[in-house]
Amino acid sequence: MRLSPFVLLLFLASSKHLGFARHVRTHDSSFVPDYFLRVSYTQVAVACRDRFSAVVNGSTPGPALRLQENRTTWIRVHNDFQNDNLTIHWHGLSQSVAPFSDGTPQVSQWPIPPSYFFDYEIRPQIGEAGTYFYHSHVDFQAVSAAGPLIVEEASGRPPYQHDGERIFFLSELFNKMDEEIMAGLTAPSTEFIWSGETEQLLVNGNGFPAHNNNNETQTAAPFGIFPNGTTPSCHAEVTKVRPSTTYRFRAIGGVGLSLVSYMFEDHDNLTVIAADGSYTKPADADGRIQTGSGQRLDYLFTTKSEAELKQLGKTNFWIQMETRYRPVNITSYAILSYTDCAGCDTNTPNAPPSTPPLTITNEVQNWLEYTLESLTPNNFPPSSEVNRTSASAALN
Ligand SMILES: [Cu+2]
Repeated sequence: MRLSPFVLLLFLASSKHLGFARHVRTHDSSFVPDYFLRVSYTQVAVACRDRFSAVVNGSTPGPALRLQENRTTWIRVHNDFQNDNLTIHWHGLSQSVAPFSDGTPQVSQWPIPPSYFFDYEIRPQIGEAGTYFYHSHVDFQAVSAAGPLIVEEASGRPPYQHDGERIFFLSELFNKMDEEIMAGLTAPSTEFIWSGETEQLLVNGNGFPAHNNNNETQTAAPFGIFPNGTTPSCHAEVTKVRPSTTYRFRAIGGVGLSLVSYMFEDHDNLTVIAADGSYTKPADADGRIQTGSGQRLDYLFTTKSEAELKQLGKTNFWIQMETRYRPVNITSYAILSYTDCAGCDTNTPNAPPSTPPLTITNEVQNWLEYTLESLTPNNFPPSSEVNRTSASAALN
């Protein structure tokens, strides 16, 4: 569309009046952003499968980005796809300073075409310190083109003390290519084809061999085996911890379909301290964490002492994860493995247990929904004071 001189003049006059013109920035070749993300499609070995996936800087999930409250971070996103558009959305951030950097295609920006880049301007506000993630906002790319995003306090002093941090980024493996899934999901209703169920839960991109929920025939690459006929190797995520140490787990639900409920073998002291980027009063999680699509939970986790480990007679523990509300709920595993202790067993299991070591309740409601409270007073009424009245009306 070409603007008429009159409309253009009107636009310039009004935008100047509103102060828009002051925010126009042009980055010349001398500009150096804080982060570079290059997003491309490639064959990746995941859960002993080979999948043609959208990756960030060559991996899924992509690198963890660390931002700070009240500081502008520039992130240059390159679209290295052959044919597909791209935007990156910063999931959970309000983007009140630079809404045009929200990454929602055709809402806050035109998508980035292949071979082009876009510089995202991100300035989290005071009070936004917490755990977030980024993901593509085009088609089905987000299933793999995603990564952790952490906002640190401008003060450098988080309200809860801890000795270390562990990122627990949950994602899913689907046994179809993004293109095929999108074609099925967006087809006219009579030709609609379901994506199929997720075949493995991945933690930081790792997981044991995928289940075969869809009873699909294992075809040649890109769905099944590597082109040379070998099966790619795979392993569960190994979360390494030291004895007598308090960690802040940053759990990110980078999943599309799965509500995931999980527990740690022999460890039930989990205290939730933040939900979806907001600090909460400490809440005992009753030994179980659940994360749905897009949710983030931060919890404190204090490890066993060496004496306790000696008593238990082991230093590797299963983290058992199960999906809920799916036609076929799958069980997946990661491993909590102690290091830096006398008798620490550095040989972690290379196959899942023959029977699940933990029993995880099917119940997923009434977990912490009515327990979590904002750490800073927000004048919201407690659940005991909330009355809900629902009414329905029928018109003929
Ligand atoms: Cu999102």
